Formats: sequence, structure tokens, C-alpha cells
Amino acid sequence: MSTSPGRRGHVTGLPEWDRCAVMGVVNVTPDSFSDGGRWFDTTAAVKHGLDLVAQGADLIDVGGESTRPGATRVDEDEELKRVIPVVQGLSSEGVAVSVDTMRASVAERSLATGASLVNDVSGGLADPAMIPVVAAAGAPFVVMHWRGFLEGGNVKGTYEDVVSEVVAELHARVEAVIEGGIAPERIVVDPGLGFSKEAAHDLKLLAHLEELRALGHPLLVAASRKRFLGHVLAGDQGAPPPARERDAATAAVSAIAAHQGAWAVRVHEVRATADAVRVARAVEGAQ
Ligand code: PMM
Repeated sequence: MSTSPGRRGHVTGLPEWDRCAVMGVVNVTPDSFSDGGRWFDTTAAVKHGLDLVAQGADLIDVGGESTRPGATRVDEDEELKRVIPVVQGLSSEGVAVSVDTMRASVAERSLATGASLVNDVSGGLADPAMIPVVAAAGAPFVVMHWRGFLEGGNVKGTYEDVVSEVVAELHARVEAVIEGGIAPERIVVDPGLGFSKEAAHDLKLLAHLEELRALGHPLLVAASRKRFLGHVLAGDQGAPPPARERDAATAAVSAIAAHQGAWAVRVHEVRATADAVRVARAVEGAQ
């Protein structure tokens, strides 16, 4: 394994890091499964983002709509009201901001307000205006593996071979996104852990990140506090610990992902992951 940035890839339009980058999550939602709405307030959300940067986050992912299974969609005005002031507050402090949205209008306003990356869990499928907006802005774009909205449970989560199917579906989506005008060197791919996937699928994907990296785009891994970690920690009989008690497990995934060449990891609790990616970098440097 080489230690060059080429191993992880670089996203045109974003800073370059010599290790796996840490994306800290700021959910500006009253119903986020992991934050419980604590940051549903612009000032608190901006402060939380700055705290995450102080703890070692390289970029901050701001989202105003929960994507957890069963969550109802917020309307566009409400999403804009939640997200834009926080993007503005963090960008004006010099923080690299990513916007987690499925709406073109929110992406467009966020980019105009200083965001430097659009993170769309639907990979542009939820809003037909998304790809043209991101292409016109020349912004970097995260293409996550997505099989549709999860209302009513974990629908569409059936796979014969999860790794090859996720790789093939992501490949097709990336082609469509490029066709839509987004430059290949601005595309990040993400396996979408927990989205139409059971714990076994998530673990299988984490065991095969190499095959996702073979898509030829920087890889984002977002395991933070997800159900599959609760499942692993609970063991066969036990009850899964609540989301907030999955941060040590999350940091373990960060180390595994960084070691396998992930470009970035997206986490709620930054401190432990910031250490994990630095340790992974040091190990890499010793090879
Ligand atoms: N998961 C969530 C939200 N945004 N973005 C990307 N790129 N990948 C993910 O897996 C992802 C995401 C859901 O988790 P949250 O409610 O903790 O933000």
C-alpha cells in the first residue's frame, strides 16, 4: 500500500488531506435519531460545528432533514430555514461545509452561501433538478447508494450479492451523474450503510471497501451510530445500546475504513475518529 494521496484520491474543489478526512455531522433537525434535536437552533448548531472542528473535523456536514427509516420529509421552506443560516455561520468562520440534502434548491442556496460539497443520499434521484444545479455550480458531489425512500421499513433491501450489486448500481449512478454534467474528478462515492441494508449487508460492504474504491472515485464511509453497530454490540441475545453509546464502535469503523483507503468518514462524535484516522495514517506511513 502506498502512502500517497493517490491511494485515497482527491476531490477537485476541496482541500487535500494526507490522511482519511473527518466529516463531522451537524443535524439541524428536531427528530434526528442520534442528536435528539439538541442542535435544532442556529446558534447552537454553528457552535456545535465549530466545536467539532476544534476536535479535529476537516469538514462539517450540515443537514436539515432526517433520513432515518420512517422519518417524514420536511417541507422545502423549513429545510432552507434550518440549513442556510448554519451553512452561512460556519462558512463565514472558514469551515469547509458540506450540505446533506436531497433538494436542489437547498443545494443551490447552500453553495451560494459558501458550502463546498453537496452530499445527497439519493445520489440525485430524489430531485431531478439536483444534478443540473450541482453541475452548473461546478461543485463536488457525493453519490450514495440509494434504492429509494425508506418509509414503511427497510424496503428494497434484498440482495443476492450485496457487494457486487452496490458496486454495479453505484457505477450506473456515477455514469448518469457524469452524463448530467458533473465532472468525474468532483464525484465521491458512498455505499450508503443502513439504507435498504441489513446489518450483515453493512458488514459485508465494510469488509470489501477495496471493491468500492475500484470504482475510481474517493470513497466516503458513514457508519456513525448506525443500527448495524447496535446489532454488533448487542450480540445474539442482548438489546442494542442506544445510538449515543455507539461512538467507540464508530471510531473502530473509522480506523478500519481509513486503513482500507477511505477518503473520508462521516461521524457525529469527532474526537475518537480524529485519533483513529491519525493512527491509521501513522500505520500506513510505517509500511
Ligand atoms: N447517512 C445519514 C445521513 N447522511 N450521507 C452520506 N453520504 N452517507 C450516509 O450513509 C448518510 C448520509 C443518516 O445518518 P444521520 O441521521 O446520522 O445523519
